[in-house]
Amino acid sequence: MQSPERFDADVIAAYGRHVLLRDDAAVILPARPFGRDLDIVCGDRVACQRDAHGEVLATAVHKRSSVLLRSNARARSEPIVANLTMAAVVIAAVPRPDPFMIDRYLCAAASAGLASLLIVNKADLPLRDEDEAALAELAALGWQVHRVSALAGTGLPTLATALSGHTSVLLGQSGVGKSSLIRQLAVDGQDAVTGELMRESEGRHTTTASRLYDCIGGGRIIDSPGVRDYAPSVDQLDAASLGFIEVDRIAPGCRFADCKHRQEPGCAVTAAVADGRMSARRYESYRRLRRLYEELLGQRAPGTRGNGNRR
Ligand SMILES: Nc1nc2c(ncn2[C@@H]2O[C@H](COP(=O)(O)OP(=O)(O)O)[C@@H](O)[C@H]2O)c(=O)[nH]1
Ligand SMILES: [Mg+2]
Ligand SMILES: [Zn+2]
Repeated sequence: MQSPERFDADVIAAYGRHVLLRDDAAVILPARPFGRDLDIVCGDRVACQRDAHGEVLATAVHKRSSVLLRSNARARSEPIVANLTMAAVVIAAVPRPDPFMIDRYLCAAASAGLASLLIVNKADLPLRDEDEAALAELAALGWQVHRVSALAGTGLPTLATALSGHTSVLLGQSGVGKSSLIRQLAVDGQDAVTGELMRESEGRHTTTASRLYDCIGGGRIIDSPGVRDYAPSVDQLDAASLGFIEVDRIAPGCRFADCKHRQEPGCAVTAAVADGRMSARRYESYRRLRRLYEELLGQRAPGTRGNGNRR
């Protein structure tokens, strides 16, 4: 009997029991995961085989260099995308930015060991002053802010350079223009679904999956569907700082090693907020994420574990 053809491929999209692969000759192949337990996400590298009927089965997921996780409704960790090196958080004047959400994405990225940058799309529309102030704080903490317009084409060459050499995921609310950016930034992004089509499909509750593309400046870029209420994984978030880089920096000065930076005596973080070395807005964001983190931990039935560390 002829042995099945075996090869490795990249997962460019995963929709439940269907995945789209790209082999090393850049051929795109629909495939199915082999076995129930195989949790395949966009960006994964998988081992495959072609069965006697010519159908491609993904039989194993190769070890991930990184994974971005989220907490699902049962507070368990779920992978969203794998093998990425950067998170690009996209905002725009409309829909109105939620600075708490921006911080959550940035914290999740930091905790997953990813670089991150900010993209302000729709540069043709002005941001409100408070959003500009939040951006200025993030820029002061070291984040690159790219102001672009997917429609007008402004700012895109510089952004493409910043993305080159990375596998980046675009994160942000539905409607900020992620898919429109992909259409401009990806060599093969013409089929990225934007605007009305996307809303229509959401209305019909079809799952829109993440999709990996090649970037015009080199590197790869992943379009992700807008997540309305992204909750980082409690298994992945740094338990002490929750991924807030300035908390990480300041916390060694706290009296207690396990300080949660709320009302603890001798807390260096609350002291930094009081004298303006840490932004009050970022600290409020920290408190909200701390609350969410503890809620998520509390939702787990005693004795059970999240599955984020399974691999
Ligand atoms: N004014 C303006 N509108 C934009 C720009 N980029 C995208 N849009 C519009 O924003 C809407 C949502 O875009 P889409 O790419 O689907 O957003 P996504 O949900 O983040 O993928 C569409 O109607 C786009 O035409 C831009 O640079 N300026
Ligand atoms: Mg989209
Ligand atoms: Zn503290």
